[in-house]
Amino acid sequence: MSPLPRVLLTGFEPFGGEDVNPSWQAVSLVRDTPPDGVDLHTVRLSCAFGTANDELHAAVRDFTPDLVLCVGQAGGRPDLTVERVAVNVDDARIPDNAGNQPVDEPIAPDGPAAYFAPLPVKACVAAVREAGLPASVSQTAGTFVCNHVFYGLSHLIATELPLLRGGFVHVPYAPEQVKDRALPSLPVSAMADGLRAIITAALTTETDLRVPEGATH
Ligand code: PCA
Repeated sequence: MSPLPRVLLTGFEPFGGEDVNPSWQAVSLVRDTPPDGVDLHTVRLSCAFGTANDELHAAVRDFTPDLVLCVGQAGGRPDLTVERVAVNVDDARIPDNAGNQPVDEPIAPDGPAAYFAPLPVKACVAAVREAGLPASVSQTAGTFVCNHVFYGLSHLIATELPLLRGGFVHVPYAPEQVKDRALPSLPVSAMADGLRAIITAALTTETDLRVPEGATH
């Protein structure tokens, strides 16, 4: 019997004055009830430039996963978004949890301007929709700590671990975060269901779907 595929799933600690981060809440639910047939390991990353990548890279080295899926909060988005592109720049609108606010700094000075996610992003979106939940491809992960981690992971894969698959998923606010704000949210249990669907699709899809998921702006 071949060994189970090894999946590293990460979420983030709260940031920006929030009490919770739904990415970690959803990852914790997946940890408690993982999809069938996977060896799952979860890590909560610091919302801090540099440190978050150090934590992620250490977890990759310790756990030696076949798939890494990083998850973060994108407050204001209405659906699960599977990120297509990681860009080589830190440009923070707010300070991170360590008080750092880099502006226009490269993540990897010798790295390319951007990487496409080493993940079948369209098949992942289709899998979430198949589970009855809203999802789309996102063309930008921003320029804060999530993009920093996504680029760091993509760079590690490109330069050292070509057989590893990896990607980034942003989740909306949880309902408890928007009780007094007219902003979109999704129950954390639905996010967890979507993440399980993405893990399965990412592990089983050889060639990504060729369907339009672009944006006009
Ligand atoms: N979201 C932030 C960083 C941590 C998180 O959960 C982002 O989108 O960059």
